[in-house]
Amino acid sequence: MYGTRTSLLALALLGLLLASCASRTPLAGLEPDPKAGVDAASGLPRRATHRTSGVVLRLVPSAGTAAAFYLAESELTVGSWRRFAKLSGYLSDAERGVPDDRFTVGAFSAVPSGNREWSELARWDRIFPLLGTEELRDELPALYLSAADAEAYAAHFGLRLPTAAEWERAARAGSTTRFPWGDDPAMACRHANLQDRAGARRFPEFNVPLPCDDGFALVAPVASLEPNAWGFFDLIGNVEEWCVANARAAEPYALTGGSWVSDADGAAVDHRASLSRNARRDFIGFRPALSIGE
Ligand SMILES: [Ca+2]
Repeated sequence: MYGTRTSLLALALLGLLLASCASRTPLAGLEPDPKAGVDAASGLPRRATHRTSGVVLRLVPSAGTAAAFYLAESELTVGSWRRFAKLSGYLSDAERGVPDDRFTVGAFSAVPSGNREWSELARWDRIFPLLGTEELRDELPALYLSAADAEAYAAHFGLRLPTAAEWERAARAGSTTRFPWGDDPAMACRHANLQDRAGARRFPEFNVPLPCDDGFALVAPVASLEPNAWGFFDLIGNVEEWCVANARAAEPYALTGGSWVSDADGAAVDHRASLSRNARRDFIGFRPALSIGE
């Protein structure tokens, strides 16, 4: 009798232990994409959907002392942010009026010249209010979100922001050139929505366009152009992405990858910009990351 009770207790404890391990292992929250296969070195799925957020992640393999991690395949979309806002009731800095320099409600947004001014109307669900009627689509990258907003999204789902070094590893996908596709800026338009001829046709201020046409004068729906060698879309171009800066940087967040307003210099894979954590613009977004097995 005593023995049976001990075994039952041991079984119950084992069950509890297994359950707590499963809930602490990030991989338990992933739905692998069987078509993408597994990484030969680690046995980890190359591509998976993060169940609670719905974000599709891709594996960034380990390199030297840098650990493998998952990074969103695309920039976070309007549809994903809408889902988060509904679930959590979270209001972005633009909606709540958290100060960005001397401004409160709203964000900096493009005017017809191609320059930008503060608009009290600008927020993630009201894009380009100073350009008239631009259609809000769920597939567009979410705009006007601050680094603080991006952190709130990530924390809600047990995700995090990538460091700028991690972002660059994913963007390079093994390449060592100025851009992930090589050194020629004219090749950008197959891979990256930048300040190109399409932008210059619409905005007179875009006076140094890349010598090619990516088809988008403003932001593009995510994954409209070709992915890099590891399957990531828009790491260069479309929107700059909030990353955690290295410890020596003046600001805690770095902006990477250039955007629909960037020239060739801004699109270089090692280019970094910085703004304060509550800044919001119509050319800045983010993509979340997930650590493995901590
Ligand atoms: Ca463009």
